[in-house]
Amino acid sequence: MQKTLTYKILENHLVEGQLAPGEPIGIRIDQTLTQDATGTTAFLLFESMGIGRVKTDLSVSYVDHNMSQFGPENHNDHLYLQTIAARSGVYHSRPGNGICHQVHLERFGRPGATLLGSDSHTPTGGGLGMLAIGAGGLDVAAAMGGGTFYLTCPKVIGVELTGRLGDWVSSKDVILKLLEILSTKGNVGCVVEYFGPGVETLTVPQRATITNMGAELGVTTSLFPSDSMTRAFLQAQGRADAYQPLSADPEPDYDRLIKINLSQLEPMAACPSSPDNIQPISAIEGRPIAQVVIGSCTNSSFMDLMMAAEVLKGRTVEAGVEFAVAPGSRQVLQMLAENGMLAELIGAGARILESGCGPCIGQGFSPADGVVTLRTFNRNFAGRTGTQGDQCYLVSPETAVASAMMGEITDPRKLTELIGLGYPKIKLPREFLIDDSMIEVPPPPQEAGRVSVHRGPTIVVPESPRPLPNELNGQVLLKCGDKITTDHIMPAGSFLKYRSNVPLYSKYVFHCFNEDGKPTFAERALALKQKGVAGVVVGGESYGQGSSREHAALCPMYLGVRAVLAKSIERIHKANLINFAIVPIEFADPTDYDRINADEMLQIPDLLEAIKLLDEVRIVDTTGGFEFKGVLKLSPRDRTILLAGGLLNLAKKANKG
Ligand code: MIC
Ligand code: SF4
Repeated sequence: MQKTLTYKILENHLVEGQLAPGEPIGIRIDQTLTQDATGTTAFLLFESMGIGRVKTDLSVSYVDHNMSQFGPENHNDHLYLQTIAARSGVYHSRPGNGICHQVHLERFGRPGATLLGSDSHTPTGGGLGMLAIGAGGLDVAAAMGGGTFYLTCPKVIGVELTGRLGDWVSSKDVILKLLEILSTKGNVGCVVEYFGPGVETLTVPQRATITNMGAELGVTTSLFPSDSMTRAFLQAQGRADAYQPLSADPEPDYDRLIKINLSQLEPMAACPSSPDNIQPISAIEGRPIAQVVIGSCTNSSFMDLMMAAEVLKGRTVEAGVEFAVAPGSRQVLQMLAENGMLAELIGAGARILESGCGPCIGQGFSPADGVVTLRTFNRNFAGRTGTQGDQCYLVSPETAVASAMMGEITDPRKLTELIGLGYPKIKLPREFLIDDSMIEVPPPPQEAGRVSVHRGPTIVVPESPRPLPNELNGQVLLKCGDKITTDHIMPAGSFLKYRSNVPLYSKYVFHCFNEDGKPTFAERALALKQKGVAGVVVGGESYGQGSSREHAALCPMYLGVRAVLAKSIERIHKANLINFAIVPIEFADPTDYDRINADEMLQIPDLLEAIKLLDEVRIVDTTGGFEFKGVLKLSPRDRTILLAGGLLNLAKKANKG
């Protein structure tokens, strides 16, 4: 049988189950990645599991999200992460060293390996031919302890690339095109695998832009082969030994085939406020803009920033435009500083931000009311910039820099005509600047035991869920529509600093749905919890899309939410719900969604019985006086976790037993 690359890597790591699409499987994880916004909780849970020292080939803890440091919370987290990493045998990438995905690609990624990361953009590693999957922190904590990672064996979507990108057209436009074709919905349980002659025209950083934003498709991961481009990148990073060639068999059986001719692509944008609201730049050009940011784990590589600096050399951005650049890593920033191109960016009026997530996760640089902001990021969910009603367009660095100069959305291909500038095509450097001094290597086990872990007072150990009742009596706390993202459920921005304090952070669950003068979601939920009534959330399609943040399950759990009833639920969020003993239920008949109203009482008479054995559950709307069916799409392991009252309780039992 002709195999896809995805299945070859899965086969090498298979621990449990059969490799057939839709089957539950368990795989061995070689590497893990955590970042500070999810990692603090992940390490607290890791400690609660009583694991001690990591058992992976490599685990790295990054600090890149929470770096604004207003108040002591962020720094408390940094010190905790630094000391717990040393104690647990984990590498620690200090704040300022760069965004986890960019640094991991540069310094640690290995073709053919598996990587599990507590961040939804972990698939960035797919640009290097590794099977890199995003998951909740608790799953990553379990994998750090050597635990198997469980997933649904994926279908594989083959994307055949032919041709070659034209001048001023970017790999960002490839993924925007794919988002136009596949949208953000309906791709759960798939892996996107790239192949074809166009692949060899793309460098690893270009491939990584594509696999990174592939997360927005809602797929398990995205994957490129490992070839001479991969070798060139690893060699330039001084890591030639990590290279191995990898590809699919010549004629693998893809579940779906999509063809993209790179030569025919044009610059595109994801318009407000969804990454799949795609338009060609030619359809939106001329719109005045007030802000441009080049950065994030999608587009802040050395080559992206060199291109921008070459365009801006000796020029300035338009006076009405605030322009910021956040280099993806310290390596990128240092190289630009050494070759003088940082001076060109500064000279052009760029505000140089730290190497970190920054504005991408609402840590500053929020746009003014009503203005257009252009960003090279991967997500433009409403309000994510920190401004309600924001107008955020996601574009390539080429479109961003052209627009910053012109003061309006500009097709970068017009720069040649407008200012007589040819496309500055940047080659992959032969050698990157290698300085790992901000990556701390963990001490050997005998010394690690002597490290004292710093626990600031703002760090609170999260509580474990209570067991589920056999008869669930609950009230609909909220009925929300389609495409509810984890940003809706658990906002980041200025609340991000409360990540390591669940009781405090929980106050902001569904913050965007709270109305002035009325009790908040959290207040209503806690009042119910005190009365012994469960909270239920009702959602539409693609509930929980976006990030891997397990706080979108952990905090509702703390508030007493025990079930989510939706038309469909996204992969990572569903796993997080199960890990925190919240039952994910899909409507058997989606029209039942219309019959339920907020505040109504729901009863699930035989919940535990159904979780044990069945694929359906009977739900009674006691207020509306009708009954309907819910679907339980659960693997045997999901059932075990729910019956144990969540993954932490299961792990604790296993460790005792
Ligand atoms: C994001 O891009 O939304 C984040 C912030 O990186 C999240 C993780 C988090 O919420 O901490 C993600 O993508 O998983
Ligand atoms: Fe950070 Fe943004 Fe990337 Fe998330 S998407 S890891 S917030 S840069």
